[in-house]
Amino acid sequence: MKLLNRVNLNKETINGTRLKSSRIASDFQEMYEYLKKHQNAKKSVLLSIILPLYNEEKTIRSILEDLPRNQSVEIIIIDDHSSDNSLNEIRKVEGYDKFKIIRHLTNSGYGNAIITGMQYATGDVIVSMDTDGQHSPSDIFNLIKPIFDGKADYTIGSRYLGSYHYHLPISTRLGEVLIEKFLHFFFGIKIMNNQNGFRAFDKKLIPLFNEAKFLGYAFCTEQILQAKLSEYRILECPIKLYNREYGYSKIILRKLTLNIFACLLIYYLKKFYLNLLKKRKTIKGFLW
Ligand SMILES: Nc1nc2c(ncn2[C@@H]2O[C@H](COP(=O)(O)OP(=O)(O)OP(=O)(O)O)[C@@H](O)[C@H]2O)c(=O)[nH]1
Ligand SMILES: [Mg+2]
Repeated sequence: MKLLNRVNLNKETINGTRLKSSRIASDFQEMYEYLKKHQNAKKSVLLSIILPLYNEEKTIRSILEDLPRNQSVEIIIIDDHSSDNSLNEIRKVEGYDKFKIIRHLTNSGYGNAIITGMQYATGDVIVSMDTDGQHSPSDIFNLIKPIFDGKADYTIGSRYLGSYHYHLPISTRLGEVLIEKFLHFFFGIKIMNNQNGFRAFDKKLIPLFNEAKFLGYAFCTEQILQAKLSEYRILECPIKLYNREYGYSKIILRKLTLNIFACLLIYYLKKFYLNLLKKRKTIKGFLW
């Protein structure tokens, strides 16, 4: 286990209902066969799964037990200085020594955890997934396939394209719709489930996401804007979303709203500036 202070260095329940999707190795057989076709002699790890973790002692173990385990898949857990029993729960999982476990010295946010995870990822495609039991490992294949098939660079899980067994707070839905409209109107992006943390991206996007300024939950919005401004292909893919049955949401709504709007403003100005540069180049090219 690595202890790390990123500040200095630069998410089915445990009860029966949650176990309705994936479970057994054979559920991933199709994905394993598919990954085999992308394997080459030099490289064995094709898929890196990054798991941001903060005080999820009731769910982390069952999530790890549900994940695909195969030589082409690596699992990276970023414990953001949990104060509960999460780390001990990880140690109860069979073969836990194969996980890459990194512990931040201080709690430094959801986005920062993903950024740390990217530094340890060796796969061609990277998946980020919550550890609170709201996401199902059986949807990983939906997210990574368009990337391996060369149809997208960045995929975002959407409960609206899939299904949800989730009592969505009205404030969350309103916020989501508002951000959806902003993204559409100011950036030409159409993503309904825009705050969902179940995502996948090609490793070529790592340097771009490393530059992120918003290290909490606004990182989800920033990633979309970064990818769009760099002209990467973004695709929403169906996933299932479940209720959080244990623990608590770490979101502080007021703080998140402020950060998201600051993020939208900064990237709108950036877009404006980039367009200006493009226009100047075109005029220069026309005159000379
Ligand atoms: N590493 C790290 N992970 C975090 C932090 N805060 C939350 N997480 C993880 O991020 C995931 C999502 O956290 P939640 O608070 O449930 O946020 P959410 O699922 O987007 O929002 P809800 O719909 O309200 O549950 C979970 O796996 C958390 O353990 C943090 O500060 N650091
Ligand atoms: Mg959650």
